[in-house]
Amino acid sequence: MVLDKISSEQAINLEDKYGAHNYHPLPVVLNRGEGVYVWDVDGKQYYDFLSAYSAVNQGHCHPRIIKALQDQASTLTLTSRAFYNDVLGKYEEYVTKYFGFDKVLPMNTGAEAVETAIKLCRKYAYEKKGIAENKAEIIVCENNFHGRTTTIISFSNDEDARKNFGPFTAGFIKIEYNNLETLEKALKSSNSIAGFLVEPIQGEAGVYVPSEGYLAKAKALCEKYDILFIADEVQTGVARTGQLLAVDHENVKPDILILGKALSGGVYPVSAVFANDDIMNVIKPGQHGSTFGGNPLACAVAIAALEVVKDENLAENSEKLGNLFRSELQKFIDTNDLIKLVRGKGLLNAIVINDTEDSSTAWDICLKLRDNGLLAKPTHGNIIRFAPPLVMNEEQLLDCISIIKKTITEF
Ligand code: IF1
Repeated sequence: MVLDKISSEQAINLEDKYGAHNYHPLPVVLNRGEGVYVWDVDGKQYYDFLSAYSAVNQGHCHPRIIKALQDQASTLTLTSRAFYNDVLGKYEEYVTKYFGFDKVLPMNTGAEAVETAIKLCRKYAYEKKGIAENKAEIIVCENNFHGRTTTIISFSNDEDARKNFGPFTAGFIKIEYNNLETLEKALKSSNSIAGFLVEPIQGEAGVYVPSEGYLAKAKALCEKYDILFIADEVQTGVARTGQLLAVDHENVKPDILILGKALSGGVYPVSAVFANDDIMNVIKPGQHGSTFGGNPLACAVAIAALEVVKDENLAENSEKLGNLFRSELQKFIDTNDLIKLVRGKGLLNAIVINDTEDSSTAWDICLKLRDNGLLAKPTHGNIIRFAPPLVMNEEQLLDCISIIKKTITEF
């Protein structure tokens, strides 16, 4: 039978032989998850310190989210948007009130939501601000990560993500992240600027947290020059950084907000773009859409996932445990030469390893962490990202901290 039990080695070999080689996973084959834990095919238990890149903020297989999935799955899964369904409107009301916007445009993956935001921003620029046709420009940041479509990689500066995928989409201006002077210069440089697209914390760049006040001042500059502030909170949103949204740390309200990943607790691909009426109403029937976007299964799952975030106080827990994590690791780093620093917000953190960017130290440490029962993944330049599910408790976190300390000490 196709789904009979197989060994780790068999699973890895199958992926190698029959799957495209677009990933290089850590060698561990998982077959079960519950809360903050995952288990491999041999039954070994691990703490998950990646949370599927912050999609599983609510913990693996959260019973409330799974129940919503099962109930809706046996009732109605997909109608397409050719017809109404009786869940979408309820979801739209719930989610817009939850995040404080007039309207939502539902999509599936993060990249699709970013694409949607780009299209919305451009259309608004042409139709409401009178920017000349095909001239709109969007400011983006160096070392961004917004997804993998052709347009999105057009403004990436990751060579692996870009090389030999051209020709690219025009209309993007890249500036240094966390630099308000370059932002203002770019805003002044042309009267065709439509928006500024930014991650409140740069994830793929190694959990790079901007200076305090950067986002608020960037938003103020966008207001001054009358351009749209677009926050990509696909990774940072939904309580990951200790607030519901990372922009909440600076009381910033984006003109366009992009969410994905944990919007569904990692149970189903659900993404969304939020804006108020004056912006969202530029999109009319036939101008944008998706077969699966806003399907009843997605909506039911997302409502449950967001209820869990509120009812289980995940933002507060993330804030509290994040502070504990960084202060404990900082004490350790002060006595250890292998780790340069720890940084992050809430439970989105990273350690920077004291080695050259091209060395394999971060990877090798992740292999040892795996052996010691904790799964994490290196990111660019010898950095290890630590992002456990937000349902973790203090005792579990302290256990994890001691695994990390022990692993690094023995390395
Ligand atoms: C992969 C990183 C995380 C994102 C932001 C949009 C998207 C993402 C801010 C697109 C996706 C993921 C995708 C994953 C690796 C990854 C990632 F390492 F690249 F930075 F999460 F940490 N905006 N991020 O972070 O969302 O289309 O994937 O649903 O393997 O590419 P998607």
